[in-house]
Amino acid sequence: MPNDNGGKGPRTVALVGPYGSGKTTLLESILFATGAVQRKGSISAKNTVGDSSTEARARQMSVEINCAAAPYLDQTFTFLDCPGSIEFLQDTLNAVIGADAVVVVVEPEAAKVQMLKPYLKRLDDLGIPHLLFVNKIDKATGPVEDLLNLLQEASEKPLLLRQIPTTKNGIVTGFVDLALERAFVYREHAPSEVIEIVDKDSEKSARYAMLEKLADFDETLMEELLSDVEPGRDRVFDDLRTDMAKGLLVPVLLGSAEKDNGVRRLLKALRHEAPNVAECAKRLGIASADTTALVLKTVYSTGGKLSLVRILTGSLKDGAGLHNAEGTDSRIGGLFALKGAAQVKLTEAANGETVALGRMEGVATGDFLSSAKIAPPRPAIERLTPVYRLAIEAADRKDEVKITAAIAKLREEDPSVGFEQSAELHQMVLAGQGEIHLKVAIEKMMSRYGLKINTVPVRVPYKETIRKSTSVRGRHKRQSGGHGQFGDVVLEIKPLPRGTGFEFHDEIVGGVVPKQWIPSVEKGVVDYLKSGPLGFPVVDVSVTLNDGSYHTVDSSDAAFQTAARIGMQEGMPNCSPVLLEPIMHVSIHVPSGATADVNSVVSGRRGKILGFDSRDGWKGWDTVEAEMPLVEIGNLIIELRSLTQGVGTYEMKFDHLAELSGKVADQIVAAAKAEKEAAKDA
Ligand SMILES: Nc1nc2c(ncn2[C@@H]2O[C@H](COP(=O)(O)OP(=O)(O)OP(=O)(O)O)[C@@H](O)[C@H]2O)c(=O)[nH]1
Ligand SMILES: [Mg+2]
Repeated sequence: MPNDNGGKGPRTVALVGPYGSGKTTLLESILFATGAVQRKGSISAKNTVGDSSTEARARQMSVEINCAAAPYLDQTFTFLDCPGSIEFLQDTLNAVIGADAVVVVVEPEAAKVQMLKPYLKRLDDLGIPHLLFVNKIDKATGPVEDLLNLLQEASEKPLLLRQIPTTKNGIVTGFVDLALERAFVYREHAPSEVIEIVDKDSEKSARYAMLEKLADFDETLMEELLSDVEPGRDRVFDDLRTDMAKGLLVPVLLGSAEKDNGVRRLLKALRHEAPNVAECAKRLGIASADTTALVLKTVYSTGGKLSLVRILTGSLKDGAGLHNAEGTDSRIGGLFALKGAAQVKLTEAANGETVALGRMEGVATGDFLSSAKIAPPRPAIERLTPVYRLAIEAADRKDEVKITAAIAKLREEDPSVGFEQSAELHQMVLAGQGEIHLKVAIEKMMSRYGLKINTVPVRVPYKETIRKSTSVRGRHKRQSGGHGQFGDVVLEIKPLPRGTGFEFHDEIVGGVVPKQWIPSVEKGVVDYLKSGPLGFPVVDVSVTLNDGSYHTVDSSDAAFQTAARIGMQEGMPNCSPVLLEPIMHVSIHVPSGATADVNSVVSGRRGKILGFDSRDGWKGWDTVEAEMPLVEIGNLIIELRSLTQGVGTYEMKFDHLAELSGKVADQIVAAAKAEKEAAKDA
């Protein structure tokens, strides 16, 4: 391969998988095994390379990607330790496309297998070569074949068991590598020791099963198997490499990151079988003689903005100019190798390396950067839809502008944080992937920019309407010194069908209200409708102006506006006003085992099930369609996740407004009134 230093060019590998499966520990073990760190850190001691941020350490879980390079033999591997919590998935989605291969770290526990699907599904869809590393093998119970069958359900691609465990008294003590045909016994925190294969029959049948799967994609191998010819080792390794690169098969390896077992085997498999940067560039559609880099992540560190990039074609030098797809020119202001939070300054970086670039203003995550005048268009990256919302307030009003600036930076780092300054709700609303996601985002803003931010629930945009008609006179007459004020209108107020909005009709005959004041009447009505008798914006009403009178000197725009407002104020309370609450159409996606539970979640939240079906493209999952009041959706995601080990999710869109009366409505109206009074007094 060109640019690949005889097949030994730099590789970038992402560690992905469900939360707590051991990715950060695996990175630590890899760094230790390769000598990149002298002392192995641990999650409990809060000193790992992977969980470098205060926010990650405090929670003992990864909340963003960390990057670390490890030289292994004559090759450099850069690992991206991805957060497992589904709330931080966006970071993984942004970066993973720039990796040559992904190690999906899983636990050998049947109950946790369904947690894999959101990762494997996306890797399959994106065509990113990946393998499974069954971690925590020190805690495994039960036959590996059973586990493999369960894992297979989560993967669309066939899994290929590369190793089988060897056990003593039910505890895994080592493994047989089926490609090498060698047995190893684990030694704690040291390389495994090669031993004689003890159970030759098990090894032979497991190897045969592996070869059969490889033969599905290799006719010669199939013929060899059929005629009992022992395939050459090179053929087996070639097939392993090609089949993983093409995404035909997903190899499965075993180990324990905690005890440093199986980690060197994993590195060897990556060394020999992971595709290289040229293949990654090809997958991304990059074929260029120019330098091209993909921005995997953006961080604002104490030293300013850093853009983590994978160099797909060509190489980089500090100070070089690069352009994005819009042709914006940015000069590299510092080139760094990262090891968690630590930065090592470089003067240049080779093809295939993953490095951080300083001060690339105008550059965003997902940009291709090119030495040519215009970079290729941005690759498609899935953008997660928000499932949780929080309103924020500056503890000190002076900080409001600073907060908006901090949010802009935060959203550059994490585009899955949505932000809206809602005029309707009079709130700053953050939208994201869950409570922890938003709490971490807020903590970051507070600590980095010295802000104090309070969180409050997001208001519900209630509306109100009327159920009866009325006719009312609005008269405004004031005599004071010179000019007086005079306006007089007769309004007919009528309810309209739901969703019609507001209508204004002019039925004045004979100019009893002169033409030029008619828009003033409408203005007065519209102004009143901003807050009806219950205190909420009024919808679905028709107002007809059908009579009135005027005064040649004292009538004015303002006087007719006031007259209309007075009329509305008097008339509306007689029209049987009623509260309207937003009802959303919700599509809930869960593993099929949880579908029945979802039904009770929906009915417990005043929802209505519309139907359910298998989830499009997600084997073993269902989608439940339902209608549910918006106010009931506030923490829906939390309940869905607790039913589904974190993988359940939903999307929603506004459907309609529904009348709400009785005690609940009275409470809402009273609360809104109290809030308004409090705001007046403040
Ligand atoms: N027994 C055992 N425990 C392990 C092993 N690897 C990791 N752990 C433990 O599993 C827990 C989670 O480990 P992490 O490395 O933080 O897992 P992670 O996948 O990075 O977690 P997130 O980033 O939050 O998704 C920690 O308590 C580790 O000590 C292992 O091989 N065996
Ligand atoms: Mg982690």
